[in-house]
Amino acid sequence: MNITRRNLLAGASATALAAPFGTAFAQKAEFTVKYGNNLPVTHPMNIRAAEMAAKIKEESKGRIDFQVYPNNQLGNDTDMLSQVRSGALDYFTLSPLILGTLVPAAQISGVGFAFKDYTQVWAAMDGDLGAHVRKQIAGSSTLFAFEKIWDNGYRQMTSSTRAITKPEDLKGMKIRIPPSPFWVSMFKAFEASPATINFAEVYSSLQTKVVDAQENPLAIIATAKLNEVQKFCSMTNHMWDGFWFLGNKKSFERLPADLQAIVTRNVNAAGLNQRADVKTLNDNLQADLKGKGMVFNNAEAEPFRAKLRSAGFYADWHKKFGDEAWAVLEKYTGKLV
Ligand code: X2X
Repeated sequence: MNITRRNLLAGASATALAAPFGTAFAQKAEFTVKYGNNLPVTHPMNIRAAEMAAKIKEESKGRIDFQVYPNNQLGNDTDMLSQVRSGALDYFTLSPLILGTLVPAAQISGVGFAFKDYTQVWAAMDGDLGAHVRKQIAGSSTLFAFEKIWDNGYRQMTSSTRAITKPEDLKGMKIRIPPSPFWVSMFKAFEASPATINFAEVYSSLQTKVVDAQENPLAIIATAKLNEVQKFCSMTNHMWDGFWFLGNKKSFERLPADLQAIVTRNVNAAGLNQRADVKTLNDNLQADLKGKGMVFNNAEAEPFRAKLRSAGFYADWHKKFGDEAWAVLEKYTGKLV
């Protein structure tokens, strides 16, 4: 057949028309964006992120390729925070307390023993406290946070040396904490010996005894297999923690309004699903971890809260956050001191 330029072009345009619906060619996305996080692929964060990315691709008819990089593939939290600030990374999920190194006001959601239960947590984070923090993030950085914060859970203390039943058990304990001024101040108030280490290095730091303890919700202890290097788990519930789904403003603004709406809707919907998954896991993992050899104990909150109070922890952070923000927090938690 005499392939003239004319019928070659006719054939090409027919193929092109078919491509969006057919499987002839993988259509190159108009926008390729990268999302990074620090959690294992088996954690609900990544289960829901993969689902979210597929929905964004489908609803944008392939125009957005939302690439998920889990488990510190792009670097540790400190690395990814600088990447998303510069725009080298488009989206990043980060604890409000580590974000505190950039936006100090964001740390307010981690005040020790503040939220009695999830009813208080979501009323605050989906209400005026979350709105206050998101305003601070957008107003003082190149970032913004989507409305529905993703969940990490209530944090528990683990150790390879001894059970932590009362604040005195923390005296001098070499405990790993995430890189955040807030976590440093809390565990100094407990008279522990805190070491700030990015999550990417936690397992090896515990395995080589650089530190003897760490604190995290059960879903992270289990999915990161920290039970392999930690013997005791003390149910202290000393802090609720979440993950702001952060976006680089300039990157997001490059998307046309219809695609911005698709990303926003799916990030928030995935966050709500992830919350439900994390709560289910955190509520049900004790038996599983006990079966793997961890020794559990409950820990009364009041002695720990009293220790923080006597160390001036609440007064110091009330002063740092300011009366207005503290009043917003107490609107949901009740009087904290
Ligand atoms: O670093 C941690 O401990 C983790 C995984 O919980 C956070 O991202 C705050």
